[in-house]
Amino acid sequence: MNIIFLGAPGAGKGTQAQIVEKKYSIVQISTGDILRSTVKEGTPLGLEAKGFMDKGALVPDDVVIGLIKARIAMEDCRNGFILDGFPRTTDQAFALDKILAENSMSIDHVVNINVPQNELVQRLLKRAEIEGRSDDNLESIKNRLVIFEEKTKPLIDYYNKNGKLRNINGLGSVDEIAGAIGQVIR
Ligand code: B4P
Repeated sequence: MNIIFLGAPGAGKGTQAQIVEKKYSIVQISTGDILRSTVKEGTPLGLEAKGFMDKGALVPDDVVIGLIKARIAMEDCRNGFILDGFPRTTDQAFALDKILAENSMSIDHVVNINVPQNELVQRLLKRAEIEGRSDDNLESIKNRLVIFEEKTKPLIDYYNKNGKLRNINGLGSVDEIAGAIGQVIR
């Protein structure tokens, strides 16, 4: 089973993707996590990515598409995968279609987690206190939410048209939301 998790920053994509990974033994591919490890490694790519991430901007499409192309070709993806945070732009979605076709793969479900903006901001500010992520500050959060509206939201329509979209109410406990996701991806 191959799944995409869509949702605004703080909607719970990463949280829920980890639960689905364990439950169905399929790999979670988080572009945010991959980018944060390149930042930690201090490579030129990591330094470039950090500049975008700290401001709450998207890392350029060609960089992220290249990372996903290499990751999906790996052996462990043959059993199924969860794309957590990718695609985030229409160009990324088109590139993904091409990568999947080249690997004779397809997407089964696009899980779209809906959470109101005021709750998103509260969650991310709370995470800032706990984890100290450099992009969880008010200015960057606001920017990420604007970018979500402009660049990522059009993907909801894109996946709705091909019948793969599964809408989920992202308000409630982590377990309740995991239960609702379990119902739609069976
Ligand atoms: P991500 O790592 O994807 O960060 P995110 O959007 O904040 O989502 P995340 O998955 O971490 O948080 P979650 O909603 O689970 O991206 C970071 C940056 O990397 C981007 O801004 C961008 O710069 C770059 N990037 C990543 N992918 C890219 C791409 N494809 N193209 C270009 N650039 C890219 O959880 C948030 C918080 O809510 C957590 O603290 C969690 O504990 C809490 N939470 C979860 N569920 C909850 C619930 N039910 N109730 C209360 N709190 C909950």
